[in-house]
Order: sequence, then C-alpha cells, then structure tokens
Amino acid sequence: MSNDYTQMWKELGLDLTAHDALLQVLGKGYQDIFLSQSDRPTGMDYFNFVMSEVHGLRIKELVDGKKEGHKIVGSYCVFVPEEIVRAADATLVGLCAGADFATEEVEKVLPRNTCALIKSAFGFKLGKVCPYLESTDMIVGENTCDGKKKSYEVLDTLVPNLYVMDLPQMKSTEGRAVLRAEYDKFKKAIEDLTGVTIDAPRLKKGIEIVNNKRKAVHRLSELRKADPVPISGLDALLINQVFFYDDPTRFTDSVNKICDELEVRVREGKGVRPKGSPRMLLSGCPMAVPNWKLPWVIETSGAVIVGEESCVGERGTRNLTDDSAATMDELMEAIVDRYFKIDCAVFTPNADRLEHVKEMSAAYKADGVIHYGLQFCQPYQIESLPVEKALENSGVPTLRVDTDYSMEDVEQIKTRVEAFVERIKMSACSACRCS
Ligand code: BJ8
Repeated sequence: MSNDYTQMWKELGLDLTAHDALLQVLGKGYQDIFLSQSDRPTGMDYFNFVMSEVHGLRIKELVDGKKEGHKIVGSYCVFVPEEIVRAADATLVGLCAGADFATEEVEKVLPRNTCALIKSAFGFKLGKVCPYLESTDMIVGENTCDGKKKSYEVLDTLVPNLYVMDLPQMKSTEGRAVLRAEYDKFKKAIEDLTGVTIDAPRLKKGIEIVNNKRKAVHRLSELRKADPVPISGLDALLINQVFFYDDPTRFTDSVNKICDELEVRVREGKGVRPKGSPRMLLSGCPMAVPNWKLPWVIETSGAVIVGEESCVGERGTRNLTDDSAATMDELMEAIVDRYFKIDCAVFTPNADRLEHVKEMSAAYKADGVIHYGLQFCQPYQIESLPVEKALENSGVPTLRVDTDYSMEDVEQIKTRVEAFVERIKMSACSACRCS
C-alpha cells in the first residue's frame, strides 16, 4: 500500500493487529495466485492497483465522500438494487467475504455447520477487520437462504444499522408483487437515509451508471468465448469481484480499456493458454475476495475458466435494466423486471438456472462444467444434482466440488480436477481420432 492509512483504520474501529495479519495473507495470496501468472493483459495493472489499495485508497475515497454527504450502503446479495442507491448519490459496496477469520468467535454466535460465506462475513465483523463494513451507513440483509435470514437476526445485535429486505421464494405473480413492495420500501429507506428524493431523472441516471458497468463486463464475457482465450479465468473473476467495490464509472472505463486490449489479442490469435486447452465453466455459489482456491486449482491443472454462472459473474450481471420509461412507477417496474430474472437457487422451482447453465456452456464452448457448492449451502448443494444431470444428459461432462474456505482439501480437489481435465482431454482425442 502506497500510503499510511493507520489513522483512518483506527478511526473506523479496526483491530490494527488483526487487520495487518489479514492484509499480509491477502497480499501473499495475491502475489502467489495472480502475479505469478504469465501473459497477463497490461490492463490488469489497474486491477492489481485496486487490490493493493482495496483497504486503503478506496476506503479513503468512501470516507472522504461521506464527509461530503455521500452515504455508503453495504450488501450481501445481488438482489439489492444498486440503481436505487446510486439514484440518491450513495454508494453500494459488497460485504461478502471469502476467507475464514475469527472462527472461534464466530462459532460462539453461529453453529459450526453454517456456510463459509456467512461465517466469514461474521468473522470480518467480530474480528474488526473490514473497513467497508465499518464505514457503512446502512447494511442491507436480505431474506434469501435460511442461513442468511437467521444470521441477520444475530447480526442485528452486532451492528447499529441493519436493514432487512424480504424477498420472494417463488417466481409467481404474488412473488413479483412482494419484490415490488420491498423495492418501494427500500427506495423510501434510502431517501430517508440520504435526504434525497429519488425522482425519475435521478433513477434513470442510476440505471445508466449500473447498466454501463454491466455492459462492460458483457463485453469482457464475449471476448472470453474466443479460442485461445485472451484472459485467464482468475483475472476475469477478479474483475467480477472488483465490480462490487470500485467506483462504478472508473470500473466501467477500466474494463472497457482491458477489452480494447483483449480485442487485439483475439484478432491476433493470442491467448493465455494454447488454442484447444480444455475450457471450463464454473457454476454455483458466489466467490468473494479472496476466495480464489478452486479457480486457482482449475487453472493450474491444465484447464482455463471461460465463464462463471455465479452471482460474482453472469448470474449477477447478465440482464440490463430497461431505462426507456419516463415515470418513476415505470422505472421501478423495470428494476423489478430485471431483478426478478435472477435465478438464485433460493427460488423454487428454479428451472431457469438449469437452462442458463446449459446455454452458457454452449455459448462459451465449455468442454466441461465444474459446479462449486459451499459446504452447508443447501440451496446450491441440493440444486447441484439436477444441474449435473441436465448437463450430463446434454453431453456436457460435469464435476461437483463441495468445499469451504480452508486449504485442507486442496490436494484432494486438485486430484479430482486433474482427473476431470484428463477425462475431457481423452474424450476430445477420441472424438477427433487424430492419431
Ligand atoms: S442471489 S446466490 S448473492 S443469495 S452460499 S449464504 S445461498 S448458504 S450467497 Fe447469494 Fe443473493 Fe442468491 Fe446470489 Fe446461503 Fe448458500 Fe451460503 Fe449463499
């Protein structure tokens, strides 16, 4: 980190010793996993910088913005509509965490068999190591899986500013009405928080800013369809993770810039792996920073990841919000339309997701799909079986990996992934009969 942010972290109430330890682990992990890759696009320099300053400069920007009256809203789910937050000149930041922290403390308030994503979020709070969480003016918890829903009751005793948003469980007319009512309530809560009345021009502007971020990542996704693929899955995942932290306009510009570079690579037939390398689609639970374990295993086992069917990936960003309407009511309807399409496994039934995974595997010309389920995540672990069946029935080899944030199972996962990559290579060989 280029500056000394100790005073700022102290004022935010961080535990400086624990925070230092976290940054060291993060820095070392980043060095080993990201900076050791070869042939990275030069546009990744920006994202290296963002990561090196993720608890520094970005937090300073947010804290400085607060002094000028810009509120910070934290969220744990892609169902929280960023457009509404933006419309009130506030900033939405992701609070999900991807590393175990203060586990002993966490297990005093949550059962051991809670998924790592939830435990990690609590660990970052109880261990006082997350400057994003500590700088929020409002934290939005959303009623999705049972784990989150019930743990927000506990979180409410630990933070002063929790706002709980209800969400439907079924894609029915009634479910849609619940979502609309909740978004209306949320808009009002954001207006109360910021003192800004959200009118149609403001909401349109908010939609435009967030759509532009999404369009930039769509462009990136398109480029990953090329063979050879011009960017590693790890770097693409990192960009999708930074989506939740960075200033939106600067993020959009930086992604477009890297896409310009990748377009040249594609034209020239240059890739991060040789043409014909096994292409993998990742599907399942979201991966928050610094959860890079499985992608790292995959990309050091001879395969390349070409897409993520995940909330930190295409499930979270695939649809745009229609901004053509003129009235508040119509724009709110457009927002509901957009978010109601998110095919999270907490919905029942959830046939859209099965279709989407199949569509993605065809569009990205994936040779195989690796389904990532976090242990104790019932929605995604249960849904992994029909996903596997749907894919295998359409001829797409599928591997289910259930894991957590610990490194204990790395070798075991690596053995399974390597065998899966071999299976794909063998079937490609017998299909081609080149020898
Ligand atoms: S829209 S995926 S971001 S809820 S891994 S906490 S589901 S037990 S994260 Fe999610 Fe919103 Fe859905 Fe996306 Fe529960 Fe599973 Fe844990 Fe999970």
